[in-house]
Amino acid sequence: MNIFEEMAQSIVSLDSAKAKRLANASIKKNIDPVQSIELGFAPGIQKAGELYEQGEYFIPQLIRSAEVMKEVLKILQPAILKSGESLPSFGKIVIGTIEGDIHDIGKNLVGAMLDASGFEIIDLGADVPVHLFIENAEKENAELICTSALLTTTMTGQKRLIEYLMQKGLRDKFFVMVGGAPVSKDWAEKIGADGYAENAQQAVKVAKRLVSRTDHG
Ligand code: B12
Repeated sequence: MNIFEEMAQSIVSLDSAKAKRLANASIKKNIDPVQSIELGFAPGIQKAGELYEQGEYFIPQLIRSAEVMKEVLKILQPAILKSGESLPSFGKIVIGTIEGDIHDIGKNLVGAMLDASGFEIIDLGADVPVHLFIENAEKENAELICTSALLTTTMTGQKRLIEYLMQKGLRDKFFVMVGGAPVSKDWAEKIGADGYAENAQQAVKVAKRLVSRTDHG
């Protein structure tokens, strides 16, 4: 088994000690922390999700796998942030998981990657009401609002955010980027979002492309 497979396995087997050991070892071995997450630990949590769907895992196991993942991110995130310490600022981003949705692992990862790439991140956490995204974006004079949704039922909040911006006459003031497992490019286009990305690396590319545009703000 290679180190990435071992990482995935440590999440699936809910082995916190092993997962942390592998995360620390990967830093010592100079393995890119983003790769450790995307190729190692994240596939592990996806596998845990599949086992849950197949009825082999129940909610407690799923919660435990997410906790182990979070412990790993605590170790790897500082390494991700360090890689971006001396970058110029590309502007502020307000990010959060949409109302009714407590999934925050992917959102945290996207936030950390954007942070490491030179954006200033205002992380509102999870289960964030639509109006709070907008109030904070105005207060902080943000360039971009990023919302994460992991449930088909909460994706609609991403649409409401854009409708709310339009109602308040603020649609042109902020770029809006959406993401999360059930979210697609089609959905982003349908609701009139400015950007969509399927993972954290892509999110950085799309965010940079958006803020370099001059037809907004
Ligand atoms: C871990 C997990 C949990 C954990 C969450 C812990 C936490 N703090 O986040 C716990 C156990 C608490 C949980 C709870 C529930 N969960 Co859950 N969960 C998952 C699971 C297995 C993995 C999610 C995850 O962390 N993936 C790893 C990260 C790295 O990936 P990601 O989130 O997709 O993020 C990446 C991209 O999507 C993207 N991205 C994410 N956000 C953003 C934002 C922007 C702006 C951009 C550009 C990109 C982007 O970049 C990220 C990095 O690459 C998924 C299964 C799955 N395959 O997604 C189910 C899943 C999402 N959960 C599901 C369900 C149903 C629930 C519950 C309702 C279960 C219940 N009956 O109580 C509750 C929800 C409660 C609530 N109100 O929110 C369903 C959703 C079904 C649906 N389509 O609506 C799934 C798909 C499982 C399933 N197949 O049934 N869950």
